Amino acid sequence: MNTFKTYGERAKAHSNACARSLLELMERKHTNLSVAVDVTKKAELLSIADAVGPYVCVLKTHIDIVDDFDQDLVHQLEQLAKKHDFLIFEDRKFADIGNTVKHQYGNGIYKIASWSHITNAHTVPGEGIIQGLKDVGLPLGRGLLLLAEMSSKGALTKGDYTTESVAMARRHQDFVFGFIAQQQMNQTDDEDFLVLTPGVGLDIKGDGMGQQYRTPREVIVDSGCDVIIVGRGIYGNPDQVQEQSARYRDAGWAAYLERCQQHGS
Ligand code: 5BU
Repeated sequence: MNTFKTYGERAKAHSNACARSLLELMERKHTNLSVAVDVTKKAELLSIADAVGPYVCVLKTHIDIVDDFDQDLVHQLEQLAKKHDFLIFEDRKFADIGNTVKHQYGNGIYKIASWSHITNAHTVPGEGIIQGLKDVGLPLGRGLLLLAEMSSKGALTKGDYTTESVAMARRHQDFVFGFIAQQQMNQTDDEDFLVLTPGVGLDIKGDGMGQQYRTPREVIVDSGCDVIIVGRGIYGNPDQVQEQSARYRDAGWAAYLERCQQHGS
């Protein structure tokens, strides 16, 4: 996209309902921060979600790592989403044929589609994966992100793989509203895919297991992404969850304002 628009302007013009809700929320709450809460106990997940709630637009989960998962956990997460005004994103990274992901999304213990506003999928199986997830998610008003680029060192999500992933998204814009990627993906003024970016940290450059961190400014200003996803940088020190949330929220929003200013908005 060559013509810069604010989150609010984009919300007004967007054709995808999930993208609209997210952009409106970001504008209303003045935050482009998503927190990845990768903890393994229900009580800890809920306590962190409550603490970071006021600072985030999206709370990202890996629900299958919770040892004591039960339906009450998702019920309470939904309550927190209402209390603090955020969307829930289950980072499930679906990766199978359409018929299988349909069941993985709607059925089983987790019933992800019933509570998660956003989820994501690898494009490695081809376009059928989008169709399968869409059959379940679209009637519920859910939105899908495609994994166009991963943050980790040596990831194979590059070149033609990324280009083809964007082409697939283009053919399903009623359901696919953006990407997990490391840079902006729009090619024309008409396109407005959102980019949510993991691998964000202010204090370290990696984690010794392949993760690579960039700063909110590098992600938002230099690469034109929309949402920063921060995990251990925020919940890593349990005594500083609120302080770090405020720090990353402020850094993300300052970067966004700098981008607005660069474009005279
Ligand atoms: P971290 O603690 O900020 O490194 O956590 C990053 C989160 O984002 C974690 O939940 C990962 O599963 C997730 N992630 C990622 O790090 N890189 C990717 O390319 C994708 C997801 Br897709």
